[in-house]
Amino acid sequence: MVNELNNSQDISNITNKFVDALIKRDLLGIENSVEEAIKNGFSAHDIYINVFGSSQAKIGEMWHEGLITSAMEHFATESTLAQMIKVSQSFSTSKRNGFKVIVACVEGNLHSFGARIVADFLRLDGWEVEFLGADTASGDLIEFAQSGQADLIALAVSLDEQIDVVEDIIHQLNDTYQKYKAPSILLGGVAPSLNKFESYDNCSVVYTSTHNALIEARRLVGLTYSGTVLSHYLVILGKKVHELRKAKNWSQSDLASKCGLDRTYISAVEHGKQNLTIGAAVKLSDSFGIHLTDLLS
Ligand code: B12
Repeated sequence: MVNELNNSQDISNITNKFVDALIKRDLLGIENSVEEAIKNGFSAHDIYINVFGSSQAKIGEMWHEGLITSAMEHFATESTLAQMIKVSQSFSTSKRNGFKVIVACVEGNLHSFGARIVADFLRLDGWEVEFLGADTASGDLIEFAQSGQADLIALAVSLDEQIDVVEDIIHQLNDTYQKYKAPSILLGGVAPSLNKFESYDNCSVVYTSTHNALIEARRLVGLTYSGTVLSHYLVILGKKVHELRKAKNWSQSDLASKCGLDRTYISAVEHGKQNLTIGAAVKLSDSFGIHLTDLLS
């Protein structure tokens, strides 16, 4: 509890430093606050939502209230986007789920920042992501989705006047694909009337939670969340066992006899094919002389 409190205080301190640096146009301060967040071990999610998301909302509110100019708002947004590239690279992963998603803001929507966060989270979750940014013309979007064989279209919708645009995209998609399966649609953002689409087939609405966005995206293309994560996790664990064994200069048979498991079991673990039991994991970590949590982390 105390730890959680310290963590949330730390991240809000970093967010304050980041906003301060943006407003002072202090390029070094901008970089340093992000590096501090990475060094302190905050997750990509923490940094994106708490540092970047909150600062964008604060700076955006200042623009809405006429306290800063649009030049200042643009500078803050672009500087934050540059830092996002750095953070997404330092958390990048090679995992792939085999599906392609296009993330875009519907025609007329300039609120691209939240959509960009969702795009980066989908990429970190293994999707092939094509991000189109703000104000995407509906016809062009559909042509782009069809020619690139997208499985999912994720759309940011921020104002109620954009609801008709979404309606039109859904009709155009049905006309374009006809008997072929059209890509599913994931809708997100703060337009109050988005709930209108909750009952539509092949469509899902997520309001603000990025966690739900990832779950819904997978559900819409028929991927179970835990299944893919487990298989990915087993591959990582297998690589770790392989590296630890090689570091000791042991053959698979050496390791098998040290931990009392079959050699074919070790081989399956190393290839990420074995959903190993806790008992087997304990035997492996004991043989390597490391703690179980170090093996599994
Ligand atoms: C920054 C900002 C802007 C910037 C956007 C810059 C940019 N590149 O994104 C600028 C200056 C362009 C802008 C303009 C306007 N804005 Co503005 N803006 C904001 C502000 C302050 C912050 C938005 C933000 O980036 N938040 C941080 C991100 C991380 O949060 P988010 O956008 O909500 O995104 C999260 C979720 O919504 C979700 N999400 C977002 N997109 C998607 C997409 C998918 C597919 C999924 C699954 C999820 C998802 O996940 C994100 C991460 O959690 C909000 C108020 C606020 N405090 O939220 C108003 C706000 C959104 N704006 C508003 C308005 C009215 C406008 C203007 C009409 C103002 C004007 N008079 O000109 C114009 C409209 C321009 C246009 N045509 O779109 C209103 C919308 C009200 C409504 N929904 O009815 C708000 C809520 C302000 C308010 N309180 O009235 N704005």
